[in-house]
Amino acid sequence: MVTAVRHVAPQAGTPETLAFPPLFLWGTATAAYQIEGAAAVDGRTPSIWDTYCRTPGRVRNGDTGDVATDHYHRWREDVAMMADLGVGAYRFSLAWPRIQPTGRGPSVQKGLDFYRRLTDELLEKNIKPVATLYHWDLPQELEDAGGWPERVTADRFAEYASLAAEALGDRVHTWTTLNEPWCSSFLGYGSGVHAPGRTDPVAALRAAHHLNLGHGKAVQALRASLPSRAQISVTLNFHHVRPLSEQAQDVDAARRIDALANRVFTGPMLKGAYPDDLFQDTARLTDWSFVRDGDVQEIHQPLDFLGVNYYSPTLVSGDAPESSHGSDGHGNSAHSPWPGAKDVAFHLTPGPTTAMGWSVDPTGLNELLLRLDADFPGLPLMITENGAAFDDYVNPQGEVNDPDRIAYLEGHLAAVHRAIAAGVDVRGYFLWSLLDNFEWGYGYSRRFGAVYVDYPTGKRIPKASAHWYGKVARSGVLHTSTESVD
Ligand code: IFM
Repeated sequence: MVTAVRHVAPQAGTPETLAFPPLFLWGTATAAYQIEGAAAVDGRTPSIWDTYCRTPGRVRNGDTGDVATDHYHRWREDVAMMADLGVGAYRFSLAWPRIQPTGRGPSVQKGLDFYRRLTDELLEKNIKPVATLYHWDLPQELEDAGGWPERVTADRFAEYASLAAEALGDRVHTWTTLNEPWCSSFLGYGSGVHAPGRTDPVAALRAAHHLNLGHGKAVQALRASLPSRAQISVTLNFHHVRPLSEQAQDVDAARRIDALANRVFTGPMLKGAYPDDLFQDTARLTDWSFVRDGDVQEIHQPLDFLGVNYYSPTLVSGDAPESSHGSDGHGNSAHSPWPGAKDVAFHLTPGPTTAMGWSVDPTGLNELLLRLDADFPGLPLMITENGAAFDDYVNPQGEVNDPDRIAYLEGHLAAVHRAIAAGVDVRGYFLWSLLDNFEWGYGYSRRFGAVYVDYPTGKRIPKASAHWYGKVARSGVLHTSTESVD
């Protein structure tokens, strides 16, 4: 259900005042491996990312998550900072190798205690905890046993979900199974720019299916342990795909990327079937016989909302030479993350880009929300990640001024508001990220935080955007500096 939104219609060229629904959730987001550090503390064992970081040439500057922002020790200060900013929710992930180190067997009390302390403190400060079970840190032992391309990993994931729900279900009421399974499958097993760094297109498709299956099993495990008021979701990094032209080959390229990026997950999870065109497009690689009878029914579980991560739109044409796959903004590899779509070329939308080289285009977020609402009527949406990396620095006054990030956030929040005003049930927005952190293959070279982290000392400095976002979050009103573009 959508709460009425007061939209003060702008006059041409004037700033707008956009009021969000009273219960709209304003949050920030992080992930365990990107911020926690303490990689070998209290029983944690290596995940695939620890291994990947130690493989020469994989991560920029040889960076690792060993220390990261040291949130494992500085969590109290970080929660206090969120409270000072005035955000009402915090999305974080649980580290599987901290809770169930080998991916099998009983949980480790010290690992659970960390999250119990963290969530107690959040609740104490009136910040709603939103926990993600899996943000890419698969215990290395499970990868050694075959990883996500193997079915058994889905069963392991459901066991871990039960352990987490039993230990934290009394205080965490909002849960997400997977974060961005597209990255886990296609970057992890296809192009190899993410851990575990494998480059096998069939393994990537198998991984996607077993992540779907793990999601379905985990939702059932969570429902079995959590109180009935618990909210359960999954977070997908939707690719809002646009064809470069109306020519048939470009329109078909957009359809194929949409199938491989989005519908491979939303099909089974939300509609109860894999898309036929996905099977046809990949038929030369696999017959999909790893999808067993009953799997899709198991994957298709009722969800309380859908987590949406959006950064940039995806512009494609169908004319890349077979030997290349263009740059799709997901790191450089000789191997495509798009099985069966090597002839698809990726393009930048004209206009500004972020330090990731990603186009800044809030209209993509607005269109995506309208499309999701049309495709999955009645399913509430939550923006679980949105934000931008820029080359931030501390000025001689000790401040970090990041006007580009403020402009990015303003444009995207206005786009969310337009979707709500059009009737889309968007329940909240989580800025990625609370802190500068370990940006996977880019190491610490990209800063997404609203709060600057001085890595040698661990000192936190809220950037201008953090103060700006805090004001919007506290008031629930966005004052745009220019009329937002429709
Ligand atoms: O840092 C990542 C995050 O872990 C998942 N979503 C995209 C972010 C920016 O690349």
